[in-house]
Amino acid sequence: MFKQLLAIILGVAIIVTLIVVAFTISQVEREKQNLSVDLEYRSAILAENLQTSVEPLMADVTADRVKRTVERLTDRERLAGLAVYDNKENLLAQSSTLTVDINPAVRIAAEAMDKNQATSEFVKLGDKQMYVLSLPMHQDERVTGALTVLQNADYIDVRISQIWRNNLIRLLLQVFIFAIAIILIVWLIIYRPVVSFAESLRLIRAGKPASWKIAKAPFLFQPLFTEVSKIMRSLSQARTAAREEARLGLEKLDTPWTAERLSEFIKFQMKGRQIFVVSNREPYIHTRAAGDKLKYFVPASGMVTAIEPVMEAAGGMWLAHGSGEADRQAVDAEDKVEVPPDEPKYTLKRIWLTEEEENGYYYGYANEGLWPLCHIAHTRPIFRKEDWEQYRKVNGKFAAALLAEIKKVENPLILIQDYHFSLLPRLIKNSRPDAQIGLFWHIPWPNPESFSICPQRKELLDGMLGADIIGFHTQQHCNNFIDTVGKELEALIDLEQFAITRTSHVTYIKPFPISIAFAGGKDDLGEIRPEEKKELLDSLGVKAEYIGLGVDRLDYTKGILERLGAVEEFLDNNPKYLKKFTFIQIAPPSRDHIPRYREFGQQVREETDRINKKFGSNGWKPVVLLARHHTHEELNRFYRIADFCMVTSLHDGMNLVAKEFVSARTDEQGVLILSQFTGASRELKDAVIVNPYHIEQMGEAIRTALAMSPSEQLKRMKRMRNTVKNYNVYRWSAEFLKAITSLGS
Ligand code: ADQ
Repeated sequence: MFKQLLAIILGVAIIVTLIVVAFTISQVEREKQNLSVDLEYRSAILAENLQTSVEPLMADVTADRVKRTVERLTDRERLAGLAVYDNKENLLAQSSTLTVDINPAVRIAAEAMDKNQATSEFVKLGDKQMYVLSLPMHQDERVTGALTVLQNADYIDVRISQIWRNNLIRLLLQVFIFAIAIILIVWLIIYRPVVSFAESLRLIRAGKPASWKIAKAPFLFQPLFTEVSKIMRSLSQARTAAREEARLGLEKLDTPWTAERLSEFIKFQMKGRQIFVVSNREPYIHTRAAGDKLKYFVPASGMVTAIEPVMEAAGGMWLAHGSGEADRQAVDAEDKVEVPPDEPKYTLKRIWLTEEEENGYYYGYANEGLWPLCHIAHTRPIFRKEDWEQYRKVNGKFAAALLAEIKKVENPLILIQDYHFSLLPRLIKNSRPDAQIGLFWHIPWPNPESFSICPQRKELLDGMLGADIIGFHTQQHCNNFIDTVGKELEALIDLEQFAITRTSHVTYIKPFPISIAFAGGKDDLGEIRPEEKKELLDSLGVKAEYIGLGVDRLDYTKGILERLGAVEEFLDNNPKYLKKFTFIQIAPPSRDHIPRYREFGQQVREETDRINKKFGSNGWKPVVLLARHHTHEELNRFYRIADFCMVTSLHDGMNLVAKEFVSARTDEQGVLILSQFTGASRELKDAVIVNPYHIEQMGEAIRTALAMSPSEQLKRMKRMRNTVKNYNVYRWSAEFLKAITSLGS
């Protein structure tokens, strides 16, 4: 806005300046001419008068007489000076007032005598501008000499400068007044109405009543605003119709699920019960921008990607660890902030952790213990007593905060996310038996033997069984969990119902394969433009015809090193792709307080350098590593230009990158290479499925992907898109909520 305003003011200033300069030039010319003509005229009359006094002296020239007459006349007429020459161009006398050298003036006197007529010119004598007029003097028609009148012409220049200066001051004043006027006009007639109109549109879009009136729109915008208002009215009608349709179709889970339908589902099916989500990672992290302003970003987290759209549709409260450097500045006295910050739809309550708590509970127990334990990716889990203490303490801290929030809520509905909160379901259930609790485990569950190495396994399982429902991505993970409970705890297991009864409380174990919002809402992507690929690659300085893509948090479970190995294998076997193919790996650092993660990051960088050294030439690189956080909009640009996307996790609960890639391909092109050890591989059967430990097979998969015909790509992508579209995160959430609420408390 500021820039545009500045551009308008600058434009007007330039135009006004041009007009004023043109006007001043013409005024100056006119003034100069008038003053010169006036001076010439006055000088001519004066010279003729003086001529009558001096001419007689030339009959009998006495230097002294001539001199005296010259002085007298100079004095009388207030001239700059007079000079008298004889017909040999000798200077007979000059006024003593003439302090400048008048030698150059002799040329004018000579010309006057030669032509026998008055001759004049403006000349610079010393530092003065003079008007010099010479008249020939006669006796008996014979030229006896010349009388030269010198007039000071400096005042003409002074007057001209004065005109310039006055006009310049006027110009500055005009520009200033114009600038103020423009700012006022833009502010009052354009900016304020447009902002208020935009706010009304936002409210209408968000389904809230808006107070804006067309009549208030300035006449300039009347036609535009009238049209947009009609569109908004149609939108509102369409929304009502969709709501009605959603209400009628609530029972049919297999018809398409949208944000709208989910919010209707919550309103009507669940009688508007408020949802409380608990997770470690928060959906919005505030940081500091220049000038101590706040900015925010959405962290790279599969859990956030999945749950955020649900909360936007459902409303309610989300409790999470406040981990951003400016998080405390963004919250109110109760540590709450409305989010999304640009268009609030639910409340985020931040829980503060000390460094010791974060190190022990998050980095230590959850991520050095449970994460490798559940992934079985050949990184040894570490269980420290102190970390366990912090894990228990933080679970207790979240329980206290949540219990305070649900104090006055009957039958609260609580969705607990992930392995950071194994103990929370029991803590809540013990205090609030009426609460309905779902725990969703976003990562795999290992077999009972693997799990049995965990020293606190019994406490963990008991804590989890405080939930009414425990969800995993796949049936396999459910089976593993039930087997683990059977091995570790005293409990009654019903394999028909997939229910576990412990101390008379029943917990159901069910698969709910998580998903993404799919196109719709923020992810509505539209057509892919033909020039998108070139624009993006140029901005990165990448010179390649074919692009492979990997998008992951920099985590050892994601199979990034194996993927790089596959790129090397592919180039070794397919040299015709040298200088034509580049693999772009997007991998922002993750959990880098943990030594294993730092070491892994270093390995990925070294492996990238090694492969680039081996094959790279003339500015072409086979691997480009972008180790920074990207927004989902930015990631979508990459998804849309890649010839293939490679997801090669060694073990992954679901993997949403695979689904995001499919969702972004509105052109129904592109190939997904997918690890058989991801939950996603159970659904996306049209991907090229690989074993990430089999490097040669993965190298071959790259060749297959690049050689795949567009019609084959289209066939596969179409089917995968249908799968993700039909089973999006709104449906996931509706199924999960329905499963909890249908249990009764
Ligand atoms: P994650 O292990 O975080 O999730 P994943 O499901 O792949 O893994 O989701 C990662 C998310 O982070 C995606 O939405 C992706 O777009 C985003 N992301 C990746 N790289 C990024 C970058 N450079 N910048 C910004 N964002 C980036 C856990 C489990 C998964 C499970 C999810 C959801 O490990 O198996 O699918 O939860 O349940």
